[in-house]
Amino acid sequence: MNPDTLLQDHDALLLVDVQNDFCPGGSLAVPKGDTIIPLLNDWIVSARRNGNPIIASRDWHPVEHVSFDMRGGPWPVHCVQDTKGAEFHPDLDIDNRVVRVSKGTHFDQDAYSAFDSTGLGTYLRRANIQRLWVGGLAQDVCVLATVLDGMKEGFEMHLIRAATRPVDEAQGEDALNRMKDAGAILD
Ligand code: VGL
Ligand code: ZN
Repeated sequence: MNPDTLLQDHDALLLVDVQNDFCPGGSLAVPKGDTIIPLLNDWIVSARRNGNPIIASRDWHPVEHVSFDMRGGPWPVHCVQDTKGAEFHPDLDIDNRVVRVSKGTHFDQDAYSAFDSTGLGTYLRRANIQRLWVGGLAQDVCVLATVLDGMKEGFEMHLIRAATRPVDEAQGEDALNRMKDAGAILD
């Protein structure tokens, strides 16, 4: 799969939550989560060369967020604002032209999708984007939610399959099926 031949006008690249806490050594590590980074970097280089917008979402929680186990939520403490764990992985080739989208910033509400309460859909429509190429973490949580929401928002959603990794393999398979059933294209 060559991003140079796939990326067209009205396409954007969406990198979901490629943050330290979701990579090996992080507090909510996705197995082999960091192995997708070289491929994502190939896509970033192509998108930059072609002039396609690049968007990077990040999980960006306040302390004592509702999703944390100490507050009765399902997850260990992760991606707390301005901590090392919330930073993008240092190997990810992003510069200041990359549009950052922070999500999960409300104390009392979780947000798995990059479209959830962020205005991302509006921004992309204004930029005349019709098609999104998506990679990142985790395949069975935030990538799944983002792809499903993108379909609902009316975008053609392409999952760069090799550029995603699940928290759980079986749930990853299930997530792929759900994306496909919703009309996303798995590349
Ligand atoms: C995520 C669990 C909790 C993700 C975010 O980015 O996939 N997973 N918060
Ligand atoms: Zn989270």
